[in-house]
Amino acid sequence: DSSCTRSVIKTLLLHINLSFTPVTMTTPNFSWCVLSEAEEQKCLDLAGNATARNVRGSLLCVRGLNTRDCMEKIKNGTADAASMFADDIYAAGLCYGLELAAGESHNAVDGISYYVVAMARRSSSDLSLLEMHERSSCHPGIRTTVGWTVPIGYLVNTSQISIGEQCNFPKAVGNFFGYSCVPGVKDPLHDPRGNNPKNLCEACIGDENDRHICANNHKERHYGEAGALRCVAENLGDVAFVKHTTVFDNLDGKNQESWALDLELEDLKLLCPDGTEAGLDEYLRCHLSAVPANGVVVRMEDKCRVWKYLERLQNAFGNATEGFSLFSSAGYGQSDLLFSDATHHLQRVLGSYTSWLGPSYTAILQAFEDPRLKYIFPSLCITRIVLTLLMPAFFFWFVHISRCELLF
Ligand SMILES: *[C@@H]1O[C@H](CO)[C@@H](O)[C@H](O)[C@H]1NC(C)=O
Ligand SMILES: *[C@@H]1O[C@H](CO)[C@@H](O)[C@H](O)[C@H]1NC(C)=O
Ligand SMILES: *[C@@H]1O[C@H](CO)[C@@H](O)[C@H](O)[C@H]1NC(C)=O
Ligand SMILES: *[C@@H]1O[C@H](CO)[C@@H](O)[C@H](O)[C@H]1NC(C)=O
Ligand SMILES: CC(=O)N[C@H]1CO[C@H](CO)[C@@H](O)[C@@H]1O
Repeated sequence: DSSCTRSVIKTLLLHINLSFTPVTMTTPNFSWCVLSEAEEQKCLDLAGNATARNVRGSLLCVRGLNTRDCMEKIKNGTADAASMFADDIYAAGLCYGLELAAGESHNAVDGISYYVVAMARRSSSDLSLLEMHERSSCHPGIRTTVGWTVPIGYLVNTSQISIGEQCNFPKAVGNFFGYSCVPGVKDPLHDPRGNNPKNLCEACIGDENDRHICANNHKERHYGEAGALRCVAENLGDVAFVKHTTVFDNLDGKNQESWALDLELEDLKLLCPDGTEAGLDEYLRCHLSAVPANGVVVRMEDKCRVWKYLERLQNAFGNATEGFSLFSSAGYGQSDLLFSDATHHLQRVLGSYTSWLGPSYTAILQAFEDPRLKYIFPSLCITRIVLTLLMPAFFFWFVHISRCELLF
């Protein structure tokens, strides 16, 4: 197609102008940034199988230390592509100027992974998402997309929470809710000064012996999406922030814990962002955000080249009934390697990364970028004010850096 042809011609001209070397038809290389030994193994198997099947291009596997390291490698050319989840796609676009070549479709229709919904007991009357002040809430975990980014982004977006001069999200959230369970909010990693509000752990219950209260793992029985649902089922919270699938994953004996066996669909309802309520199966119109599936992050100029290669790979291995299978991680000891195991196919992303993230999710992430609340750490707030006053020219540079600090 034309965009591809244009970039090929550009490359050819570049070669002719700069080096006068003849352009031979070498097989292009694609280096994928992988994060674990299991992922590296699957990548190497894919590379071997692609060569064996004469798929044009050759795949190299580069080991990255973490997602941010992969972004840096892609930016400086030591890697070409990596699969990333929604929050990281946003950071890769905003902080590294990277784009998407492709995204996963799980349902064969669109690129949405799941919906974040607010769930409450049907018996809780007078409950509105637009008036959550002093209410109690259950969150899967601190700094998770479902349990933190989306609900807090929504509350900021609807002006219920104001971060203001405090520049401290946990403090603002603690002041807002009556009591909550946000597992991990008191962990040193997320609370280096030890002053995150205690009420953010008051709807947590710990393990059978009352230990590990508010732990950022399954020892806390209100941890994770099932735990947040349990927290509402047990009447400790008014609202749980969960995926649209969470309740169905825990019903009909799929979860054998007694709270889940006692749970009935009729006992629960969804709270909608406009302040109304709806039934559990109405998540398409009643959700806080549609969270997009993973995407393949690349340099802007590589969008087309990488997509063409991915297209060849999925034609060869996307529907494999035997041999190597692109969307399965069976046999590697981990799940979701290179792509989510739930992937049906990869679809091309023609627009910018924000088009993949979609309006509701972009609005949530932008809520964290309100000029008044870009900083988590008070010291940074002060630095910003000083820098802005003294060096207006540095303002945009600094805003950019700090936004990125917030994302990591
Ligand atoms: C691709 O990678 C191989 C192995 O690292 C290297 O020998 C070859 O020159 C590379 N090809 C291109 C076109 O960069
Ligand atoms: C193809 O993939 C399988 C795993 O599905 C692996 O065992 C095999 O070694 C791969 N073949 C090549 C040539 O790399
Ligand atoms: C590219 O970035 C990676 C990750 O930060 C770094 O390890 C590597 O040395 C960089 N390479 C070049 C050529 O700058
Ligand atoms: C696999 O086959 C189905 C049905 O023929 C098709 O809809 C789907 O797009 C194929 N997937 C890939 C990755 O080619
Ligand atoms: C106050 C505010 O920022 N509201 C925004 C919340 O998000 C929606 C999109 O979902 C925007 O349209 C609003 O402007």
